[in-house]
Amino acid sequence: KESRAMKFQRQHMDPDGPSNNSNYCNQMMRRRNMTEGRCKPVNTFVHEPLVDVQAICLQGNITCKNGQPNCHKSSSSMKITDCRVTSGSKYPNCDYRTSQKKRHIIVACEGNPYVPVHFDASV
Ligand code: PAX
Repeated sequence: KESRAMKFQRQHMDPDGPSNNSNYCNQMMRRRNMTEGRCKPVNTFVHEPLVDVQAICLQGNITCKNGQPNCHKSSSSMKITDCRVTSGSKYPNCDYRTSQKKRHIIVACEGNPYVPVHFDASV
């Protein structure tokens, strides 16, 4: 079974990306299995080395959106791509808008080793 840590990597890690094209989210959301059963409405890919994203779990501890205490904000800004489903998108033809940004990211961490399992926000 896929662990929460592996699921985070599948849904949020693309260290070698992005390919610089407006179809990035349409391709990646499908390739990473986020368009099965429904179109996942919002998803962020992070274009930084995995070790740098795992290290966020040792950086500034903050409260998550759901009130849990296990969120951490990256001390540096990171290259990300936000994917947001378009208003006209109709499952099973999931259509996304692709936006590249540089932001601090907030992730929730769990376990031993203490690693990212949820993407909370970018700021
Ligand atoms: P998730 O299901 O929210 O969390 P995501 O991050 O890819 O998935 P399982 O066993 O899978 O249910 N977990 C936590 N979740 C939330 N808060 C805390 N503190 C926490 N600690 C542990 C994956 C697993 O992490 C566990 C949680 O129980 C899950 O376990 O965003 C919805 C999705 O959109 C993404 C992030 C979420 O997907 P929402 O409603 O929380 O804002 N997303 C959202 C994104 O990628 N980018 C964005 O900018 C935003 C706003």
